Amino acid sequence: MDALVTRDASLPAAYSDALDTLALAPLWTALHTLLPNERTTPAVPHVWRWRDVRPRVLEAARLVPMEQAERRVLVLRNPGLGGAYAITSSLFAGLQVILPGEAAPSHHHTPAALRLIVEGHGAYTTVEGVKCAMEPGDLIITPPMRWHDHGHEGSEPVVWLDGLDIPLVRHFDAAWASKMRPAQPPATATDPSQDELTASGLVPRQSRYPRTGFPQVRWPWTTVRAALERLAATTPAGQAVTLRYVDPTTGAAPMPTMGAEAHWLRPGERTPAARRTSSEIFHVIEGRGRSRVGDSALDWEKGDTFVAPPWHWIAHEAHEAPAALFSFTDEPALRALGLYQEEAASS
Ligand code: 1HN
Repeated sequence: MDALVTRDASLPAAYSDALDTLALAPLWTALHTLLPNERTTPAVPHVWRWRDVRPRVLEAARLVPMEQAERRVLVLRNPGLGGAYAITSSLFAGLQVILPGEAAPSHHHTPAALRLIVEGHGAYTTVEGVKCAMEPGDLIITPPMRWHDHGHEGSEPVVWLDGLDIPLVRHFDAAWASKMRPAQPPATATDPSQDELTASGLVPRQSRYPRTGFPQVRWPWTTVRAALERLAATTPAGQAVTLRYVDPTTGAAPMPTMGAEAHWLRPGERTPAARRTSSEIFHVIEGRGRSRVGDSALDWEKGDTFVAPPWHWIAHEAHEAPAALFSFTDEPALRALGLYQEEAASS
């Protein structure tokens, strides 16, 4: 994106100097940069390949003790964003690793977070005392200001993708976190998705879990996968097979700023192209394929993460076998601010 021009070269230098001194600037030199005629973003489409990234994530686990890191995360930095800790202008993504027996201390903060488990078994996240098992493909949310810590009872490293709205929250100067405190033993043995929210369209009259305003904090991949497969069996060819993760008591997005979806791609089929004003980060849970994101063709396989900046045309196709993608977006934040728009390609 162009830098703002704050001096009008056609005016006397003394005039521009006087404006500077008074903390003033002309709008007319900057107006079309502030408000271009087309939507624009410095973020670029990009793939982080699991094959390349995985050894570096595991190396971090050897090199950096948990006591030092508190959160052992490698940050996915969008190459267009000048080194910012951001995958798009509004969203953050990172890959976090925890080793058997480790505990990442407890804290809470204003940014919202979600986690999609990439690899390994036996770790868990505690959200306000609720123990959420982390198995590959599971989604876990830690909504704003909810205490959370991570533990690991298994025997191999566990890696997950962290998605946060930190760049957005920082833009409001609203980012804040409590001091860390040692992880507490979970207050529950499981989370509500295992015994209270087991069938769609049914919610308990009264929950036994603490009332946090977020009745579901974990979506097991086994449940989501089975639902996708069933939906795929009855969806006409050429239509997208996509499920949204929602608060089952309201149908609203799981958190105020971030939404999430699961996509099933049938082999040999290209999903209908669409562009949206939201940012979208995709993670490959199963399969291999290719996505068009704006003018880029991104090839991907299991474990890869890729980013679609706002207002880029997006279409996916799976190779040979079905593929499953997870994605998270800032769509709820844009909707709340009256900024959400989408367009489907005319076929
Ligand atoms: C954070 O608190 C976690 O709680 C993960 O696991 C990633 C990235 C930036 C800031 C805080 C976590 C984070 C983070």
